[in-house]
Amino acid sequence: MNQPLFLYILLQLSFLIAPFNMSAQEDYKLWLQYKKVQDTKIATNYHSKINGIVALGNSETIQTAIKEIQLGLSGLIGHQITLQKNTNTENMLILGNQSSLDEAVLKNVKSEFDLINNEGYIIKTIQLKNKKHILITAKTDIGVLYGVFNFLKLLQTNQQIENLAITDSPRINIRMLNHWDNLDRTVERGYAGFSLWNWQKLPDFIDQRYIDYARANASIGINGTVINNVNANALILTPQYLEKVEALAKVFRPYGIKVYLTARFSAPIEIGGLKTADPFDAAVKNWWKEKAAEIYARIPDFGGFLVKANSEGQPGPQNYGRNHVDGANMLADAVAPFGGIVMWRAFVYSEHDVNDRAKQAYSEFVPYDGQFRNNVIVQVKNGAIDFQPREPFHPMFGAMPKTPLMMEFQITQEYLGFSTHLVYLPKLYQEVLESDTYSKGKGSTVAKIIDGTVDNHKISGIAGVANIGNDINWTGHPFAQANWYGFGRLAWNPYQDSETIAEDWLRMTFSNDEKFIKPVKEMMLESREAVVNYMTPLGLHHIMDTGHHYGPGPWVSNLSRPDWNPTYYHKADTKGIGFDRSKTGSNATAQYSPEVAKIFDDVANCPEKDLLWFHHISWDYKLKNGETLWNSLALKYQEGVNQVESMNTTWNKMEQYVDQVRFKEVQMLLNIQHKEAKWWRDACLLYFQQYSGKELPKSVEKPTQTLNYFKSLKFPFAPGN
Ligand code: GCV
Repeated sequence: MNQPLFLYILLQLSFLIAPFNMSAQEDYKLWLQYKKVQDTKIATNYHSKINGIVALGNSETIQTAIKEIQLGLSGLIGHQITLQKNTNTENMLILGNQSSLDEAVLKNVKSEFDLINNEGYIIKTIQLKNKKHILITAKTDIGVLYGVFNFLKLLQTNQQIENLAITDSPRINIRMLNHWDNLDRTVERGYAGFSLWNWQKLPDFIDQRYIDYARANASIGINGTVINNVNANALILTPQYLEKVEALAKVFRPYGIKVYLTARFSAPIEIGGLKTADPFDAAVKNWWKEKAAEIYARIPDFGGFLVKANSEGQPGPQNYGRNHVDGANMLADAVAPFGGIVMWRAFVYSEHDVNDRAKQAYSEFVPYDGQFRNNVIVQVKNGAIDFQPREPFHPMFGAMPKTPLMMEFQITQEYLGFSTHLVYLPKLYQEVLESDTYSKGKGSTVAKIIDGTVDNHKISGIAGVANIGNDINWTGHPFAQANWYGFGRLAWNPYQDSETIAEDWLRMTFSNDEKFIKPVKEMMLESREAVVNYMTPLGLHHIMDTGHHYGPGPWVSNLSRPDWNPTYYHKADTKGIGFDRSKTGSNATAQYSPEVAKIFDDVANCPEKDLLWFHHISWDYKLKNGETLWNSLALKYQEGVNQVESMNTTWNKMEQYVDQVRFKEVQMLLNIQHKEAKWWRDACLLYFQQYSGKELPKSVEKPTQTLNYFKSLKFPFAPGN
């Protein structure tokens, strides 16, 4: 090739590649973009208010805080802000924990320290010798780091920084991600590539991703991570793997993130050479004690174990005629000397009781209230079935006052369109957190149960099943980053409004332009109701296709266990549709407080969004809109499709505010979502129509394919399965 031609091609290629790389980097940076503040007035003001940084202390966490503030400020303001030795010059940003502050500084924030807990922070404008400064302080170094991220958020979202007086603390102690990551790097229900953890290269190779993962988590206050799948492999507890876990724990430590592991109950047999894993066996107890000591010798701040036992084929104490308390307490005793905890999952369902799967966790656990050790916390999914687009809150919340219960949300979208569909989940989380259990009278919301305030518990926790993988943008869908972000924000404070969180995320991730924020925020807020409408309106649930749970499969009825089949959940017949969980049916409603049970039990009062969850309703039953159930169902499916259509319309107008790569990605994904919303509508309506025997209302588009066509679709290699 002649040289000019070669150079020409190279030039063309670099144009193609450069924007890709730049944007790919933007995708990778999550909500920590730290892009230069666009509004010059605001930018100048920030610059004038921050002349330098005075950092007190030299722990790894403080070093991390300094690095982050310098990185953030240089991006946002466009200048390197240097470290200074003292506060002689005005407008210093002072960072340091309470004990590092001298009396002159301290007296400015004395009362604020009473308002925060150990992980809380203070951001305050103070005066020292008539000079103004901004102080970021806390009782601990990790509080200072949280303060730094929150100060940067003020700038990222273009807020004013005059006369600051902010105090904030997390309301929940354990705020964690659960990774369902396998040791072969596949991720159960993971739709964003493979696992982040490169076991083969650990412990010696530390991927920059581990550090950026920790930064992102710390920026939203996440302080724990369970790095392996609850369907556990005992090998993680062998020295070969513990050495690798230790390396990760070391990376996460300065960011305030503790590592936890899942414990396979049969590990004493599989890797310990014992004949049994019976929790009453002395050798078994001793094996776990020694294992705990071995782990803590490597990782002194190890958080503890998460356990899935006697559920979906996982081993557990019931294999030995023991119960959940026996199993959990044995492990709790092993980690107690080191300050560890055991998170025992309540996601269980017996293979024999098929009366109503929704009742099983409550029936199995509530009788044990008060019997668990005080370092055991029972981890409960938000609803009684399994991470559906909409479920009423789990009846266990409020039903075990003597046992701390932690929330398990799913961030990965197993039943909500994987990483293909745009669904803003904090809306779902908020709905659950605000639900009133009435366990101690009106106002005993799920949020107050899990933060420990209703029953006065010392430990409290919340877990989100992570949607993170090694995709360049971490979460597959650019907007799925908002679900990771929003989970963290709600874990910190479960009383926040998901709308505020969406707005902050948009500003930090994309743009502060109001013309972008307003419509896109509305699109996000509507997206959750859209997915409910086009998948499972009016309380329908678990009608996804077998195994992979992607796409509709309401016809599936051939699986060996009744409660694996969608037909078990919708119970459509010529008379009507829905699962009767009222007094006349499985009586699952009785698991709620009487005030709640009364509402759910009564067809006329039951919220229509939950109607078919609790009642089997005739096709001709009139809903509040005056339409029959059949018409209303069809209209809801259509509404879902329309909503996705308008999400598309909104996004298509946003090209000027977003980089090309992310704009196109979201555009393509929304197009798929639109196609698939129609698929859901058509497949479900054609299927249910066989039973209702009724025409579709006029405003519902006619299906373009047959039911047999939809039934024939197969996805043998769907991810995450
Ligand atoms: C990790 C559902 C999912 C499983 C998951 C299980 C659980 O059944 O489909 O993949 O297993 O929940 O939460 O344990």
